[in-house]
Amino acid sequence: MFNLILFGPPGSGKGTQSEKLISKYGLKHLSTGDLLRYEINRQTPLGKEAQNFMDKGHLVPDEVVIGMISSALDDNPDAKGFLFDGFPRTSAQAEALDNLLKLKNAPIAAMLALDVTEEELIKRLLKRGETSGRSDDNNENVIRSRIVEYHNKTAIVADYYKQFNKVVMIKGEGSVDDIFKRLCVEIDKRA
Ligand code: B4P
Repeated sequence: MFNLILFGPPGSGKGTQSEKLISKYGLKHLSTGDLLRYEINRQTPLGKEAQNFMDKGHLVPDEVVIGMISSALDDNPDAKGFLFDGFPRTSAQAEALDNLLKLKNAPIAAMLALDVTEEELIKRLLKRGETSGRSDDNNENVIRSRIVEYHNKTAIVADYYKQFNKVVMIKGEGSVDDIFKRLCVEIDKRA
């Protein structure tokens, strides 16, 4: 089983690149953002709880997202590998993911970390907010809160994977296709 983490701050292009990567490598895409938005759209109890956090630009509690990922892994026993997009976002999530993957004897091959300047992140998210209908994209204060959450809670997740030499930094600015090519070069070295 070949498992990858696509990592980076909000708006760094994780969702955009994931679509291209899953189609090229045949991996199962697990995006916690997408899973949460699905619950919100259906107005489930989990979705209603998550919405309170997401609307403020805060991370959703660990137990909620860990539970979602655990179920998604169980629901896909035949996957040839997973592309984790937007997960793990805290140290507790990283440890939980390791434990879940140990049970399947399927470690993470690499964490691909997209590097994008803060100005570019804000510009991209405000632009998406014009059309996406996402309440966390159309308010600059909320976008800035998401970036603060990233620096306070998420950036350290890369340190966790650095100790296992799993982190690969990728320049996340330029055209979508150029960034995709950079990602593929690194994946092909490890596949
Ligand atoms: P996510 O859904 O994970 O998404 P994201 O941070 O908004 O960004 P992503 O990096 O995927 O951006 P995209 O490619 O779409 O998170 C949303 C929220 O969910 C979080 O704030 C949090 O509250 C919650 N959440 C999710 N996972 C969680 C977890 N594990 N724990 C706790 N809470 C969690 O790109 C953004 C825009 O840039 C798009 O409009 C795109 O078209 C554009 N773009 C992409 N690449 C570009 C390029 N090369 N040039 C120009 N524009 C580009």
